[in-house]
Amino acid sequence: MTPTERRRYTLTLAHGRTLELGVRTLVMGILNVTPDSFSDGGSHDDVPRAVDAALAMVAAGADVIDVGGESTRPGAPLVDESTERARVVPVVAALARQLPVPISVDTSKVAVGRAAVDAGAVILNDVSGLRRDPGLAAVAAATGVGLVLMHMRGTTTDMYRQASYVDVAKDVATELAWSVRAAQAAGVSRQALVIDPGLGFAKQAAHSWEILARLAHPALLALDLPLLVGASRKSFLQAAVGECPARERDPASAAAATVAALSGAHIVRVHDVPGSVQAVRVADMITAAAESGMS
Ligand code: PMM
Repeated sequence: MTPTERRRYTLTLAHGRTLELGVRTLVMGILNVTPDSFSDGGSHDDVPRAVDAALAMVAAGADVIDVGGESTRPGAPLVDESTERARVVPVVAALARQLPVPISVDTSKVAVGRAAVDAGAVILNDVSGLRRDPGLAAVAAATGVGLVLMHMRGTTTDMYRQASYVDVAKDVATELAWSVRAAQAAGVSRQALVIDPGLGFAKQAAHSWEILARLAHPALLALDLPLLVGASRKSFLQAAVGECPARERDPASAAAATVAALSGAHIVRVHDVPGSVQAVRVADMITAAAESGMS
């Protein structure tokens, strides 16, 4: 098989830090600090346990830890700003003191993003792609942190009603271009941006499969930005492996991460770090072998 050629980028983060993207696939470990997360809810509900979980992910090869305080499970209740901030900030502060890797915060809210950056986060991961709280871009611009712009439509309560596309990869790219323009208009440097097609968000299962199959779509490549892909434990995987609890989808998630890495993804966002690291290392070996013409 021929892997997609992966472009190289240097992602700028706050405090002069950078991440080299495209040399090998980076793994972003998910640390959900919500009581209702669909996959690991309630298991990281205090700071020391969250730190231990993050340290274990780093020991297993995670390159970034993504801390989230609002569940994006379909139909999950929206969380108010002070609750989300109270969940996220103490964990980010503790991780920033103890972790050698960059910390990202999964939020769409300005106040949470700002507080998390003050506590040491160096990447803002916005699943709404600046649609929910466009002021998040100003936080990124002012602080120099990285900014992940994910594609979705609507909110987690109504997103499936908007899951209708003509050409899903192209439509997603067009809508991501809006987010990229909004970020740049607010003063965020292109070197700080990452795009993400948002598997499972405002998408039917078939849409997520099609995006995964077409990550190297010319419209996505034309954006010329690093690509993050999150397939981990998502319900669309059940079309392949049958209905099963989220935690039992890790082998399918690892397979999806391999496909994403071979299709040009720079970062994969995952729950199972050890399994995913092995999966993307396989993809990276295939890429290296294809590039060197080894047989
Ligand atoms: N998926 C979830 C949450 N945040 N962020 C990005 N950038 N990409 C994703 O695919 C994504 C995300 C889904 O929820 P989970 O954290 O419980 O897996």
